Amino acid sequence: MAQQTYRLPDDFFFGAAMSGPQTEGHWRSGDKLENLWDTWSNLRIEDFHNRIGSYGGNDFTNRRHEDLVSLKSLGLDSVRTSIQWSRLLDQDGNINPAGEQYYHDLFADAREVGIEIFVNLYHFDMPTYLFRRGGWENREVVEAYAHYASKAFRTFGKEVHYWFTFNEPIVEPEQRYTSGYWYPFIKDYARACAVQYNISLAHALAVREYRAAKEEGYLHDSSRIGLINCFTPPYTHKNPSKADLEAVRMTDGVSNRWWLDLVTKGELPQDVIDALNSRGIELPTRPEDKYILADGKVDWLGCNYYHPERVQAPASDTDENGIPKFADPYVWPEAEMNTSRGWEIYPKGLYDLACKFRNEYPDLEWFVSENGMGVEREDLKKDKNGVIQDDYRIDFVRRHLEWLARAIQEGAKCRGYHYWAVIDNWSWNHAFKNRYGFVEVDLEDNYRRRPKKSAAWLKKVATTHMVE
Ligand code: BGP
Repeated sequence: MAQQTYRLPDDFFFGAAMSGPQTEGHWRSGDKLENLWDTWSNLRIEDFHNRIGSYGGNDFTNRRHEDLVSLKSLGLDSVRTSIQWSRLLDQDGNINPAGEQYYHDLFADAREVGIEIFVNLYHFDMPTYLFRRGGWENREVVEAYAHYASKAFRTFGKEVHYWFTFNEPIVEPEQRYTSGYWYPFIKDYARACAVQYNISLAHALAVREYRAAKEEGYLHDSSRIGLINCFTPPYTHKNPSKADLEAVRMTDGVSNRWWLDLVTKGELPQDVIDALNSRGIELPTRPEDKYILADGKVDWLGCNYYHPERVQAPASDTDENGIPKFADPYVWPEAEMNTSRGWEIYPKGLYDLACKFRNEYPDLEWFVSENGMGVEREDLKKDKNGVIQDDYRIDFVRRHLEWLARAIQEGAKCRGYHYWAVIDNWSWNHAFKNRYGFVEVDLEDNYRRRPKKSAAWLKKVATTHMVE
């Protein structure tokens, strides 16, 4: 795109995204229970980059006020984080007083600093005792989640305006149950589909709890509920075969439409369910489910966008583990790659998503809830003053914002942009390998924070809403 200045709307959230399990640390204090990340860290610390497990987060608990002040000073108006289920409730589903206090303190700090806090209820952090009862495969855990959500709404309803039920509900079925990449390393597509289905129900039940709590006056009238997912626009060959187009349709169906239909129509796409059935996969449905799913409609949606999906017709029906395949990856020769993370950089994908939302779901309001670039060994990019020279990050964000601004000018109902993660944080089993921040966290110096070169650029954009 030619260099020109793009303007984002005045009334537009500009903020930061993070999560409880990736920042809080303090995994054993305040009577917090173990979640699957703590359990995996305890069982096999060698699976984590440089053997850094979940324990420390990025020291946010000790630096909470300092971090919020720093985010505010960068011109940011809002921050999304998550409550950890394993911190807020005890094993009997009762409020853990220390956990409750933890989040009251967080919300009070945000209020004092002048940051709008967006609160998500689940970020891949299943409490381990519930996983041992079957996790998302067990309906009782789905109900336990609805109970947890209800407690959160009723406890913090007057402190938080923006609520989200899940972050990227597609990821656990994928990472824990299909690829077996995350603990407990399951590779079973039927179980993965059951998990995806039950999480969809859990989302809808939580929205139902939210509406009830609002009706009863526990929440602000102006509060909103949403779901956050990662959306990957699928692309295929320039001259596609029918089978390539079918691969695109199914990739879009499972990754995108499943969630878009749930949050806008209160139902799941029948053509995707039919395709699963045709491969012998039956979802654990019950007659009452359609009424539950009907409550899954939200006030707005969070869209995490990192990369597109390049697909083509699958060469075989199943992979080496017997998992049904609807598409094979297609290596686009022109792809620009972030080699640290192995993800394609394709800013126009955000524009294409915005157009899809506008055309296919015209009433849907949404915001970019995550977008970011994680880069390895940024310590080697320091100048003589010790400041990381991350021009690539400026370039990455600028190009995404340009396409976003263009989509908004063309009618996209996008209400904000949150960058992941403005302050470096812990990235699951990659730990601190790839750094996303505009602010460095120095692990050699007790988690000390230091702005990178990009921080000044971010501040200018966040305060002026002009993208240059
Ligand atoms: C999203 C998650 C975040 C974050 C981000 C970056 O999918 O919601 O939790 O981790 O991706 O990915 P990663 O940390 O794997 O590099």
